[in-house]
Amino acid sequence: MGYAVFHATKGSGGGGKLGAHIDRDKTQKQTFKSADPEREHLNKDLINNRYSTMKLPDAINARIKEGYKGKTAIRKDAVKFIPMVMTGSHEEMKDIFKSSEKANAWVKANYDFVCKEFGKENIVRFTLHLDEKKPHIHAVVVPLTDDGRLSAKERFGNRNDLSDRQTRYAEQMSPFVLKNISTHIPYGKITAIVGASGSGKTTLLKILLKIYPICKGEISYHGNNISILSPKSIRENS
Ligand SMILES: [Mn+2]
Repeated sequence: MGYAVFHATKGSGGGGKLGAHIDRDKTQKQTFKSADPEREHLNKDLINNRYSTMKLPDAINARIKEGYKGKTAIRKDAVKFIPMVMTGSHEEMKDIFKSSEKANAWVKANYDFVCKEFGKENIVRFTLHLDEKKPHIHAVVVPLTDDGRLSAKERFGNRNDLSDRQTRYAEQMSPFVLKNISTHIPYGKITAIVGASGSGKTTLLKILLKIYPICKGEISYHGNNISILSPKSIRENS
């Protein structure tokens, strides 16, 4: 089975180098040495807003200027941005990007996740890279809180928050990595589903209850294919 990858750090410096990599700044080619120039045109700016047209350090400062409601000057050593990368295991990514429908759904699931976790208005980059080894998204957010403070401590969180976020991400992305499950669940017996958090237990249940659709394969209840059963009848009888 595949897995989803979410990697976030606390940004240091102004974000110039990272911006050059994300935006494929021709004056700083050393920041994207491993990229294939033939495929560069496939990369996509997915937010396409006023921030994404500014250089990254300017976009970060513009967002802070707009959203910061504190009275005091921002400390010089404050964390002003959080860069993150989202991708998945090689096989799964290859599979997802074979179909534009799946790829769009994958991008949207990632975007929804970043919005939920960090606030839509704090996103200053959300870019898909298809010219490196594996498809991945670079997102950059400014850690402004809902009440207008700049706080990586709150937005990025501590070790526990990080682990919870990893779990939520795995959960969000599990429809894309849950594969090759084949089992028979006997009628009238209690069956336990065991797995690490984020491994797809909830997703599997939602699929069984017809809350999520399946992409491939089939599910049947007493020989009746799930497609002919109503979600209501499944929930009442299972
Ligand atoms: Mn990249």
